Amino acid sequence: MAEGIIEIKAEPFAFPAKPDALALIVIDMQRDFAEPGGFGASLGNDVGRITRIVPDVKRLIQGFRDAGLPVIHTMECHKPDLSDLPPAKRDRGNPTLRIGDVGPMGRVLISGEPGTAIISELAPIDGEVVIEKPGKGAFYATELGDVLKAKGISQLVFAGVTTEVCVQTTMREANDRGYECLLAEEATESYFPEFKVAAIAMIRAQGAIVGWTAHVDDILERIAPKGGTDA
Ligand code: TIU
Repeated sequence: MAEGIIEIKAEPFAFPAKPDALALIVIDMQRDFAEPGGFGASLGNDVGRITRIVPDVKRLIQGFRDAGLPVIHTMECHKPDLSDLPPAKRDRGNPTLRIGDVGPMGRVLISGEPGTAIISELAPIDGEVVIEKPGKGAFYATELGDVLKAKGISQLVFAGVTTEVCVQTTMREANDRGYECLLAEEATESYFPEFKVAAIAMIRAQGAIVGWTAHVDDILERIAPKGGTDA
């Protein structure tokens, strides 16, 4: 094993983590995707599936914080004047509430509205970067690439929702930009169980064509600070 590399048990083979270059990206764990009355529910989805992963996302975030590794959060949202919302996105489908409409948690997917916020259990802490993104991918029309470059990050662990939409889109964007990507299986979810299974399979197929996948416990075990507690 090359010096400085820690191998994380993963599929389709061990992920060669470089602790100096590793960050966690938590994608769109927002009330609008996880609570009744938000965007996810307006599309006809069972949002209860999303809240079930909160404990696993929380302990993954805590593990990165404890290891002193960066945690970056994203939020899918738009400017109040909708200038960054293409009509093709606003008009798509037949939701009960469209992006920008006023719902029970304020204007749907609009920056600063209550429903757009990250759910309180997973709230960013001081010093953590929060990227507001108008697209499904977190690199499109955001400062994410510059933030990662400034921090010297070249490897990304992914959590968040939904697996086959914003998570997979961002992993594909990251892969094309030269990042090594690892998806934390229990810390991501879809409204469609079969889509989560399929997304995981297609990400790691063909020798990790988009990235690796791993269990939260296996990631935490390898990034944990060594030898802290015995007196
Ligand atoms: N964050 C994210 O995945 N946005 C979506 O709209 N996902 C759906 O699955 N609808």
